[in-house]
Amino acid sequence: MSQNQSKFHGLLFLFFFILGSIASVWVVLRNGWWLPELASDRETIDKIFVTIFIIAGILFVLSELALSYFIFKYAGDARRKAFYLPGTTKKEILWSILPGVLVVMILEISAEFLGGASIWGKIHGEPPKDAFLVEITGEQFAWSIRYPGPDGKFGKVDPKLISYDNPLGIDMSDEASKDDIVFPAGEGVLYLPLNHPVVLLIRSKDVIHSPFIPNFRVKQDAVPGMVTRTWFVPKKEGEYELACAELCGLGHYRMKSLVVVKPMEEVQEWLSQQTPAGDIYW
Ligand SMILES: [Cu+2]
Repeated sequence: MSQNQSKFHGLLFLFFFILGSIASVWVVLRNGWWLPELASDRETIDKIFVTIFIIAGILFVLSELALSYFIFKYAGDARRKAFYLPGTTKKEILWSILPGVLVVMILEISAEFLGGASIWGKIHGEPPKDAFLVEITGEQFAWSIRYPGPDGKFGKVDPKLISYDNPLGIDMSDEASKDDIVFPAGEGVLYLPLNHPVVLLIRSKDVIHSPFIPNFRVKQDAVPGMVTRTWFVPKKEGEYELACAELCGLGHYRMKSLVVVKPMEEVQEWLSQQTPAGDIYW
């Protein structure tokens, strides 16, 4: 390859990089591809997302420009003899440490200055005592939803009790089970109170699922054999979508439920109209 040809490749690379960047930005802006409207108290997650997005974007542009410059500057030259470049431990240590320092810096900025550490502590810490409780159980390919009823306690469940009439395996000999409000897979709505902490208890009947409510910035794996938990405060009245964020099988795409956020009185009113488990199961 001649030197001119090689230099031309450097310019071509630069041209397609600029063209590709403009085209991607245009497509994203034109289609409004951005995070859906925030409807919970998790604004910290957006702040961290945007900051990392900007830092990664700048680094991406700088490294692509450098790459194109090097292709141009060190274009092939027929008169130049190829030479052997031995590895140097010093340089290898340097270019391992530099990105390491950068990653730690980004981590530190997110954790300390943008509130990442405190929101992590909050999400994984104890939720407020008066929080609104809901349990969601994933199965291929729908969500079951259970509310604890007026006693505020969920009845015991046992996988051995799972049957056609009792899809969650609720132990009806447990007093706490009788007033539970249960929606079998795919039939429930996640009714949540506005401006009130909500605790989601998450289970799975088969494989790993992951309840994901994009508007709330809430995502937590559902792991068979254990109960996982997350909590947040819905901040905007409206209807949202609960999806599954873990590829769990062929029907994964249709694993969604409706989430409705209403003032607490309306949620209580709606709950009082539902049939308790004691009247359905035996
Ligand atoms: Cu799933």
